[in-house]
Amino acid sequence: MSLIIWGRLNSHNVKKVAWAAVEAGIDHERRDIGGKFGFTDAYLAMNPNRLIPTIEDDGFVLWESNAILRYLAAKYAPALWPDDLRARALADRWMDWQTSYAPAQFNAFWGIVRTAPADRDLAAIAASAATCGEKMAILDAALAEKPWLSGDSFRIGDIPMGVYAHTWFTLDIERPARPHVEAWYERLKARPGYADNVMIPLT
Ligand SMILES: N[C@@H](CCC(=O)N[C@@H](CS)C(=O)NCC(=O)O)C(=O)O
Repeated sequence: MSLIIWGRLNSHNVKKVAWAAVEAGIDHERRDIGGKFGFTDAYLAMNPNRLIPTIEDDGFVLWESNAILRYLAAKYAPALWPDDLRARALADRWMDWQTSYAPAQFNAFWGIVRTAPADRDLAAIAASAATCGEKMAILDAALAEKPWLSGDSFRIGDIPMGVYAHTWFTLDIERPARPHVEAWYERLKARPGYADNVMIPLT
């Protein structure tokens, strides 16, 4: 097995990499670590951030999920990260946009999924949900123009927000209508790598 993906699958950032490995057709093994599984000294020697995911690809160690997506696509599936500079930049843009979106969704996710009902900060959850709804209007406008965030075909630019969109649609929160995001989510749900690695229980 040339590729090892380290990280529990119920992590947004691990989901990205596990899904990408399927899209890129890479034979791989995922090993649980982080969260309830804790960390080992051997893992922390590879990734001093105490975070997941990390990959080992024939001895090459890499962490930071979006950097991993770019590396895997470039090495194993170049069509998922095109040579054309502008097509690549447009896909990259949505990958970086996800790192701005994630903090907006954090309080809703953590408050509902990882916090006991009695301890929930309902105002923080509602505020987080409202901000997500506003940000999703930007995604909706982009997806009104093209079927994929990466353009005319699915590419790695769709993966980071694809993972966060599943959480958005699954959380018990108020969601404004975002019809183009919904149609894109339906297209994502038809992809086996998404169904198997992303659409798992949020817990
Ligand atoms: N920027 C990093 C963030 C990684 C990150 O925050 N991972 C979370 C899970 S989504 C984590 O490791 N949490 C601690 C844990 O699971 O023990 C990346 O994209 O890889």
